[in-house]
Amino acid sequence: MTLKKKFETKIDPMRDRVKALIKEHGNHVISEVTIKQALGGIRGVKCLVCDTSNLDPMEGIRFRGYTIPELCEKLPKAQGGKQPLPEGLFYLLLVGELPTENDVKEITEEWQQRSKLPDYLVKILDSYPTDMHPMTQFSGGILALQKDSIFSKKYREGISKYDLWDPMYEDIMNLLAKLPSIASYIYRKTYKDNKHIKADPKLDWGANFAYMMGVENPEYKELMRLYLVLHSDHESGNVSAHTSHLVGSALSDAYYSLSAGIDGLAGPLHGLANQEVLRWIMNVKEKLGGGVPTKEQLTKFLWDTLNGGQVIPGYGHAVLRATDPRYKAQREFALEHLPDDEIFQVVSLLYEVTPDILKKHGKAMNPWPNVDAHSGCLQVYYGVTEYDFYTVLFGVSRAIGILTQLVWSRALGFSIERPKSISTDWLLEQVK
Ligand code: CMX
Repeated sequence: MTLKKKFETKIDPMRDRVKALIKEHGNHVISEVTIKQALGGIRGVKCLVCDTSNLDPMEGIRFRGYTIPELCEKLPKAQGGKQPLPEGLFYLLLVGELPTENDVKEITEEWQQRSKLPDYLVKILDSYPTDMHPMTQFSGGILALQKDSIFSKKYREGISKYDLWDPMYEDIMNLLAKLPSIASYIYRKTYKDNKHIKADPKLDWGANFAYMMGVENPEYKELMRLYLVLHSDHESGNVSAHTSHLVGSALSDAYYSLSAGIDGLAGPLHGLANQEVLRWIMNVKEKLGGGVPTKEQLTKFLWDTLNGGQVIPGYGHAVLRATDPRYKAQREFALEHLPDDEIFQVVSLLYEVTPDILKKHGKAMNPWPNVDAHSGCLQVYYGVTEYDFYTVLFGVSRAIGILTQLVWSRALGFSIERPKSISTDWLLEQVK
């Protein structure tokens, strides 16, 4: 059975489940909202539904019930490789079952067939100035592809709302297939004298991305497979996923929705933190004239950052209250492949000193590192030193989760989002 057919078989039982929940328990209260939550980023209010992944504050993310170590064990690998293939994770998120090697192979082949960038897009990417931030170029490239949205075309032609998932499926497959090519095109254009590398049809999605980036070390292919799995999905309340969900709820297509989500990912409190971590470390190294700083020197720089009213990038989280398992997975990769690397040593020293400093500082609810504290040092090691590009890598991966959630939203007919806003006068009236 094709993946699309398999997905279709999952839709009706889920529709029945959602219908029954609304009909039989629609008035059951699942969350209350305090004034602090209304004024504080709606933190912790249970008002979104997402089945692809679940985030526990202490344990971290589970993808369709599986932890990261479980996924690393159970998802199919490339021949001779040890890391899970992102195509397998996509399959798992979409249909809720572990894929076979053949299932994964079919996705790789399908994405290869859909991966060619249209000429008009290449021209648009070429027209962007090289000093435009790579995230702006990435978001713009995704948005430009909207011209070819099958969902929008079918909507204009008058498709039934029960069938909307079908053209959305086609759009998300086309988009996912093209994202590594768009990202690597932007990378080579911006940093490598516009010299591009054509896709290799023998390679899987993550390995091809690594190849088109121009990194020759075969270990980098393994890193990218892992990276693209780790950053993919984090429930639906994070800024990028929620933005895409919100935009999609107006029946905007996958291109509009993902481009908007990527804009959210470009914020320094969200995905851009991976760039900021490297910038922070390089700044420290430069000020000290190179080498690995001592714990005392790092302590001083950390306090200078905090006393300057800035955040320590890569630390803290809105939900997590322990070290992010995505950080741990990257640390394990580093311990195996680059234990003596200088920047990895700085990252490790930061892990030793930062949590205590944040605890003493007394503000952050979570003093532990998140995914972004570790990803950059692995990129630098393999030669991708241009840290302004790092959030694009995050975006390619996050698209897996965002787009899977989006096609499910259309399959289940989730409503247009429209929470109620209140004024500060109204709030004061309530507490009188
Ligand atoms: N450094 C300094 N101060 C921090 C901090 C950090 N790393 N993390 C939180 N704080 C501060 C907050 O700014 C806030 O200060 P105010 O009370 O003055 O506003 C206070 O501690 C309480 O914040 P919180 O409830 O612990 O954290 P939030 O849920 O509001 O924000 C996050 C979460 C991630 C934005 C925040 O921890 C942060 O800014 N971290 C640094 C940036 C970062 O690494 N972002 C990436 C997150 C992962 C991702 O999305 O990619």
